[in-house]
Amino acid sequence: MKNLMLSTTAVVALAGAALADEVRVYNWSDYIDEDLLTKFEEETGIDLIYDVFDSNEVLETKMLAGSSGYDVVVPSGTFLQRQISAGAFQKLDASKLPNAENLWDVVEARTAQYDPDNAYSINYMWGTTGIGVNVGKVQEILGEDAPMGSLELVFNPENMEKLQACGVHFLDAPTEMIPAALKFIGEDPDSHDPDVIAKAEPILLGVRPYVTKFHSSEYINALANGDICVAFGWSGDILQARDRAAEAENGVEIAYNAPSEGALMWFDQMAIPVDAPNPEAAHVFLNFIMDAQNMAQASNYVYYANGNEASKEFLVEDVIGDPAIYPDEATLENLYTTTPYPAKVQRTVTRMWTKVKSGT
Ligand code: N2P
Repeated sequence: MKNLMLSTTAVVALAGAALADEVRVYNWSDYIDEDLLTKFEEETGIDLIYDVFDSNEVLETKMLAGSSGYDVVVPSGTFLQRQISAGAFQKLDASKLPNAENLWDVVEARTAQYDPDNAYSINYMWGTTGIGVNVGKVQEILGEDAPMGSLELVFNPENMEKLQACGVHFLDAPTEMIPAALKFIGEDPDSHDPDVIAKAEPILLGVRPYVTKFHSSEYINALANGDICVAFGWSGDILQARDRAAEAENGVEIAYNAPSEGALMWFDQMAIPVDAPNPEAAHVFLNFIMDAQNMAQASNYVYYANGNEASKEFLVEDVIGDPAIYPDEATLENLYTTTPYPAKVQRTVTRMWTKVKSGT
């Protein structure tokens, strides 16, 4: 009798698992080697639905509204912190994440600033926000000693007025562009003081007429094709543009520089929404991502550093040996982080950004 009961339970459990064998992941665009998605399905038998976004604000709207339908999402640290406070995520079940032993304590110490004890999230990738240039075009326009590694390039209207001819994209990311503008004028990029933040507005409006587009993913191809010559964007995206141009053999040379004045260092964290339809499969996905070889494959493909110490031995030299991806001590000292704005300040920031984008 006991045996019969056990086997009945087993059948019910199996049927339940079959019904729920689907995991929905919402990650940033251009952020994974798609072969890994196939590998996940083959290895686990779980169907993977993988959608992409290019804006923390878009993800945040879904997280705060609830019922997103996603099992795994990837906010950056500052956004994660606010969404944890709002009750948007569930705590991770460590017993289901044996590969967590691969994580890198140096990165965990930093991400704990946003998610104490890393109770709700694991680091997927981290990087910097900086300047992508088409070296040839920018030097043609501004001369051999064009300030390609300085915020002068993008926030000095004299430079931007000339660069508009070859095209400039800025991220549509107010919580990264405003700190950068503050850094340019020597203010604290993480200031929460509305009077200080207000000083970013004239800087951004001053160059606004010369910005071709505010967009957070189109610049990869636009740089690679030679359609634009400057992008203020994310490190790995610009390095992907460099590779796409090299593969196309179109004579376009792309370079990435973290601004010499200081660059934002951010952390993108994988977390499970509180109302995820399949938290079980979400843990299987996170554990798959934390496998050392899988994580290395992802970084080798997208040119972003990760939070997985064990993956380092599988990283190609182009990635682990590039200080723009894995910064050395000197580079690290020149990076800053930010903290989430309180709600009232966030509203000011959103209003300013709407004004900047509309250019009025
Ligand atoms: C990937 C962009 C991820 C960096 N395309 C933004 N946090």
